[in-house]
Amino acid sequence: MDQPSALEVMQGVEAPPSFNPHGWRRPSRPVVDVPRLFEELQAGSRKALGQAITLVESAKPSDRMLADRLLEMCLAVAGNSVRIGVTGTPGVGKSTLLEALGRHLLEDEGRKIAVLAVDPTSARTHGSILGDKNRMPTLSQHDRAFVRPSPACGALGGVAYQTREVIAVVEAAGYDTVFVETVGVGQSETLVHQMVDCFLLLLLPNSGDELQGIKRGVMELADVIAITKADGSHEIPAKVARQQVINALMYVKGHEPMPDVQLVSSVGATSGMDALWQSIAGFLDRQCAQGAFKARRSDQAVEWMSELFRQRVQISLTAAAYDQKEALAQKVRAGTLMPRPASDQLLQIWQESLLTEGNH
Ligand SMILES: Nc1nc2c(ncn2[C@@H]2O[C@H](COP(=O)(O)OP(=O)(O)O)[C@@H](O)[C@H]2O)c(=O)[nH]1
Ligand SMILES: [Mg+2]
Repeated sequence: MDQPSALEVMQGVEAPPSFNPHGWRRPSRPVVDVPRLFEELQAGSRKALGQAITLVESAKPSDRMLADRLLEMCLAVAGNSVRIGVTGTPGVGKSTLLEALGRHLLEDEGRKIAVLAVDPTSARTHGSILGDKNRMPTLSQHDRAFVRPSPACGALGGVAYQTREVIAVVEAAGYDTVFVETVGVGQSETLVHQMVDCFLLLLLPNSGDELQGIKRGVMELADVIAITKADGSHEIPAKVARQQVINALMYVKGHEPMPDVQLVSSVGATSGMDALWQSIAGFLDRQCAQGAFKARRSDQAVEWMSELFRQRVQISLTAAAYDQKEALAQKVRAGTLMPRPASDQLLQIWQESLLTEGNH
């Protein structure tokens, strides 16, 4: 047969000088020069931006110290942007809209745009990274745009926590418009709502009929709503859906200022981008005028602290009292111990472990 065997194919391929030129030990990564990294980040280096985000997302304790130093520097100059959350069911058109709206903002408004994703399913699907880059060809390549897929590991709370830090990093790098795209899974909408200035909810043209099924809480969180895919045969259903959504909002939001409900089409010639941006900008302007913009960010910062504290207590509790917790859980499961005294005991074990650890 003409087909060469694997052995023949190997012939002529030069063997590498050694299997591992560094021996068996993996070469240690060069220590990050944090002030220099920060300087390069501020100067607009994309390489530095990538490195900074990798550092911030790293789970290694030695990286954490460096990341904290970097974040301290970033936070001192961060905050000079608008942060917009974008949510909606998978397939509603979030990424496609961000490409279309992003193009509008890049070309007509001269803005610098970062798109970050919070996707609790991305660790399982692995697909969203490629998908998002394909859906956002302009933003993926433009020198004033930056697309960051969701961190692929960790619990949702952890992913959201990292995203807050990544927001600080991209802001330090001069991005003035930060979008956080999230799927409507679990608590992700609430978590993203806690890190943005404006929360945009996307609904499908047929969702008027299905509003009952949309989580009421999500409607309450929305600052601006857009009905997507208002083109072709969807155009009329989209208009109908818009009216149904406006009607439904009366019940959800009461007499508060109603969120604008816009119609958008993100494919082909696209439509509604300018009007949608006006709605977002209008909302933010009203927030600023009422002092609500700053208040919302301050509340979010305090909530962030509390959330971190909760996470850390949880981690130290699990580390200190893991065995006892399991033993107590068995008693609670068997009904021989009530949850409340069990939690008291757990608290006591934890406090004692804190004291002994403190003495080391
Ligand atoms: N006709 C039409 N299709 C759209 C529009 N926006 C998105 N799509 C399509 O809807 C599908 C899902 O879009 P995608 O942006 O990936 O949704 P995501 O999961 O919410 O990010 C893709 O096939 C898009 O081409 C639109 O405005 N009009
Ligand atoms: Mg998407």
